[in-house]
Amino acid sequence: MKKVITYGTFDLLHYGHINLLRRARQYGDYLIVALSTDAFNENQKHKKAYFSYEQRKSLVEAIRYVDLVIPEQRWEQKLSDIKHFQVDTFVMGDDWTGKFDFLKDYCEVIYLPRTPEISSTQIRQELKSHK
Ligand code: C2G
Repeated sequence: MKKVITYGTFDLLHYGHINLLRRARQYGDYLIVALSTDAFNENQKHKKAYFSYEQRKSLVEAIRYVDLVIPEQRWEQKLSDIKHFQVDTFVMGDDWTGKFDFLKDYCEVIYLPRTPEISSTQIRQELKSHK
């Protein structure tokens, strides 16, 4: 079984996230999503998700391309995740290009083009201005 893993917050789930997950899943036949916990978001990524970890987990688990959701609690857990789950391919959007090349000794590393013109930040901003 070829396993794929990807990481993210997936807040205000939108079609850009779905596009990424669909393409990531095509690199194998089992997709793991390491979902940023609320503590990781606030302490390490300095952003506060609108939906809680549990709410985001239930959303991501409902996506047909996703087979398993695990918590992302530390930047440094990727290598142990890849070894623990025997992952073949690591996939991220290309806003991360180059950042995870150190994983290339352990698995395939793929950066996929982001879906343009959609982001959770933009959704928030537009909702704010449409009072
Ligand atoms: N994404 C995308 N197109 C968009 C928005 C997001 O392809 N319009 C991708 C991102 O590139 C990422 C994934 O969807 O691969 C999840 O996006 P975020 O939740 O914003 O992920 P991020 O905050 O970058 O977290 O350790 C890695 C981090 O957890 C990545």
